[in-house]
Amino acid sequence: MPPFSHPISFIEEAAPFVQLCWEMGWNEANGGNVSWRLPEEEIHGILNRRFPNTVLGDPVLLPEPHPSLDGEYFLVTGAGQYFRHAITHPAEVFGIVQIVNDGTAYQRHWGLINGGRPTSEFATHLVGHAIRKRVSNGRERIILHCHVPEFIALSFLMPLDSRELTMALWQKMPECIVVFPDGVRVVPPLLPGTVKIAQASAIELEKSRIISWSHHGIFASEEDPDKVFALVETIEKAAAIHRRILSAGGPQRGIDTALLTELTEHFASYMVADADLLKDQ
Ligand code: 2HA
Ligand code: ZN
Repeated sequence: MPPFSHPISFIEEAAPFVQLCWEMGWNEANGGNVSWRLPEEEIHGILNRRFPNTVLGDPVLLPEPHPSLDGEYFLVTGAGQYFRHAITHPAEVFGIVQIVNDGTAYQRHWGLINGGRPTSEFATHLVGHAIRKRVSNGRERIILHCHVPEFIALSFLMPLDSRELTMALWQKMPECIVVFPDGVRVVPPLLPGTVKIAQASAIELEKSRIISWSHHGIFASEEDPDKVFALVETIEKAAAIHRRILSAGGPQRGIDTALLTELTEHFASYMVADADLLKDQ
């Protein structure tokens, strides 16, 4: 990874991460988006120290209020921006906004220059943050949406069913059930950026950090860039193995339920949730 420095430490971390997502083939052109709920005091201090003369943007009304996010700062990718440009054009690719007015609006603090706006999926990201902040007791902070090819391919090859998809992935690599015990929850094909997909996503995000936007991509929540990258990387690897097996005529066997159960017992301390989809079998 090329060295990259930036006065805002969170941009310094986010730009190489976003660049890497492009290198992985997950975020072509303006595909995909990221939002990161930043520690309030830290980012407030950095912006005051480094950019004391910033003129704040006018508050922009959100389609849905999020009182539980009032005051939170988000680093967010801009609508139409290319992940590939993150390191060369960070102030265009990224913005830092704050949720204001009791969670009814956002206000730009930094970046999104040349008339930029947050990603078209920002409203859905905020729905995700509000839910996952509550469910994870504040641990999860970053949401990555990307167009992971092997994972998307499965939505054309398999039933659009959370249990079937999750089992297929868990059965391909022993790490899977430990890394994502909450499974992958399937959202049906819906128009991106709409209230409808936000509502359908909200139902599934109550149950898991990871959802599949069928025929479109993955939407995953974690603690920091490294962890969300590792999560998506693991899921995409398992999806690739499963797709290869399907292409070769389908599985003759998978890691069986008894071994999956043993894995959950042996590695219980690493797991962030119970493997409910295994128990419900
Ligand atoms: O272009 O990925 O889901 C951004 C997107 C929309
Ligand atoms: Zn997308």
